[in-house]
Amino acid sequence: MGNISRRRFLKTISATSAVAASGLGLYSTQAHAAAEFTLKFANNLPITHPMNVRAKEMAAKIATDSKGRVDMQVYPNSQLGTDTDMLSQIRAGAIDYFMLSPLILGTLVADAQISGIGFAFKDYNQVWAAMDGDLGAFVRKQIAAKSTLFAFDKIWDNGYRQITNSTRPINKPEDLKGMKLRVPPSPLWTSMFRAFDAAPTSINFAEVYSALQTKIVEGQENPLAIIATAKLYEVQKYCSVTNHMWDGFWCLGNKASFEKLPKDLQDIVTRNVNEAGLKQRVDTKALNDSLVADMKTKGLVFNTTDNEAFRTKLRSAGFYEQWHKKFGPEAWAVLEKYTGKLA
Ligand code: X2X
Repeated sequence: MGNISRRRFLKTISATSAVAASGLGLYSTQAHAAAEFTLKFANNLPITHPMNVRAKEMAAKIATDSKGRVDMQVYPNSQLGTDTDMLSQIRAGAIDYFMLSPLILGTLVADAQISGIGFAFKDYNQVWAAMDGDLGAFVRKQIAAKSTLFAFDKIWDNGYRQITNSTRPINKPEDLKGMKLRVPPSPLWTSMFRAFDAAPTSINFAEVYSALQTKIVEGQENPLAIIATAKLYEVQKYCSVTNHMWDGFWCLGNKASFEKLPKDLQDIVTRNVNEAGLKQRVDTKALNDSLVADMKTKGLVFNTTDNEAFRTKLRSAGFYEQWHKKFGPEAWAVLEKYTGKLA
């Protein structure tokens, strides 16, 4: 391309994009006109889950509190990729904030998984005491020390996890033998279901519905709020209430992106993320507690189980001993400070 035609070409292109941009309409121009910082907040959950309901409210509040200087854009439902993709993106700074299970974060910061030990927390009093106390502080310190990320103080809730599948009710640990189960990508998850003699496969949440539908796996495990909002009941028959693990979502931030914000905006973001997290905890627990009847009407067959039988199986498979060794005596002591002796 000669110089002149090249210049003309560039001129045409920029004229075209100016028209295209104004053609986007008044909405986006006005909404983003004043924003100095446009930030991406991403996660894997449906827009109807309490996490995203509260995230959208939080984004609106951040816009108001910052007088339009911060535009926090919520990308739900793995729109920006699977958890594995999103974790790479936030590490590189292509995503600013990302909600991630401590166990999946374990692929990057191994110690983060400690809150996911099977049957560790007896109830939510123990969960929040630990996660808002020394155990959470220990994990956040590891995250900041070992990655380009940091975690906000208040972890959000996912809930106690239950097992669904398309073949049989899980009444006792032996019923899991050989079952093809989807687990999230995380060493601890795989280890735990191997200890139950199941056949776990790591699959990102973005692919779970189709993996169940096409019967690549028989089952999966998740809190009821996810089984409901992601409509997993459409492709599953049995739901066994095992409460085998509590799970949450750290709100992770990219350090470099956060450090670009002036102090007053950092404070606005921090305050609103933590406030939204606390509200989301209340909503998520209420939803998890209310869904059994609703999902029975959708055809899911429920059964309850005896925790102690499952715990005994993990114990005899050496699960606690193995992870105690991996995390080390100090970290384990911090966990047991809240849970009592685990094995
Ligand atoms: O992947 C899952 O199962 C989910 C949605 O619960 C997590 O993000 C850990």
